[in-house]
Amino acid sequence: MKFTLQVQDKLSQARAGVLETAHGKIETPIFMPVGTAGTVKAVHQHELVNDIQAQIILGNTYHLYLRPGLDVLNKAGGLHKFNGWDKPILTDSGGYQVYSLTEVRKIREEGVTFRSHVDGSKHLFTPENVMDTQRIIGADIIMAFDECTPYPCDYNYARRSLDMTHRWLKRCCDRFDSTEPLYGYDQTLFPIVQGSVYKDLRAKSAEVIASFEREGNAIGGLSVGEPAEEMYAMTEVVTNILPKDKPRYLMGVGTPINILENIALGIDMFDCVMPTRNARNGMLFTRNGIINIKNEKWKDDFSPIEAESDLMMDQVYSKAYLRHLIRSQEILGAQIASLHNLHFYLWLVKQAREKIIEGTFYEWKEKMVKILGQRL
Ligand code: PRF
Repeated sequence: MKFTLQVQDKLSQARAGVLETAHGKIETPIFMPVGTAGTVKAVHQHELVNDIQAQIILGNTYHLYLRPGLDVLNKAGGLHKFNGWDKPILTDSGGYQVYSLTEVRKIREEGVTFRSHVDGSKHLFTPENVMDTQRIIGADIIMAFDECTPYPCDYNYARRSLDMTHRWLKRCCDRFDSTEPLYGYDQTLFPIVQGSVYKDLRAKSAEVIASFEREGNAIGGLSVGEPAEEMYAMTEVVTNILPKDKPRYLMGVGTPINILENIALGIDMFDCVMPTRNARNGMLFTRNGIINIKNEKWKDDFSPIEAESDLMMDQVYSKAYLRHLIRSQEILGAQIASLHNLHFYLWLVKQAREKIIEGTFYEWKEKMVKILGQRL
């Protein structure tokens, strides 16, 4: 994998770059649509590629391991072959899903035991077997196994958890570096900074993570309920320490405003379920603010979903019709709304990239932050 930093903004820490993987190039800053179970919910691949120019999607080790399982993925020749997506894929390690999706779990030095949310069966994830699993899934970028601390989290728990995440990282790297990719193309491993909302822990974690000198670095443990100002403060501490010449990925973030503020703090990669999950509930992100399409207000509004957008579906369908589809829980409603929101997120990061290159990012960002939070 190769990362080239193209432009560094003068008024902020924002950067524009290009990340090259075995399955193609990614222009940063980028948003990665979430395809938990190997599919971006309600969105076809030809739409991802042709209508919204998605450059990379994310998959989850936890879900794919439980279903369809490693045997099927291995026989398929990896996730790219299985789902037919031949662009870059990143997989999360399960170091978040086991905490957020499973009820019965035990975290020990060895790893985490948990019960499947699918059938209640018992499993153990360790740093080693999570690397092996991600070898089998075959994503271009794979994530270290970490503990994402909850919010709030007391200082001593956060400190002890962090030390364990760092020991787990060493085990991840040892395993990853002593195994080969299974399908003939390179994979790369990103470590994850933790440290809750404590500046000293974040700084220490960023230093430890940087010392591993991997090809890219991630920040976890944020957007878990803390105020946005605390998130930004943590991102700032960490991006000041992480190497400038490597991509930085902020995991599970966030709202359009969160994304712009974190780009300004030097983040290059984002993922979040918000555009797709909220779409299914009728929340639409637009360049003029947020729409709840279920509101009475849109009942007989036959104007296009978003007049300024160049997405075909935004022109073809009206607000009133989409409102009807979502309220009737029609599958097409979820499809249109999901594609709309992903198109908006990808438009937003593309605009950010263009403004960084032009040298007008900071003022544009300030203007957009005022607009994007408005409820229409
Ligand atoms: N760790 C991992 N995945 C994640 C997170 C984390 O802390 C987050 C936190 N926002 C989202 N996804 N492995």
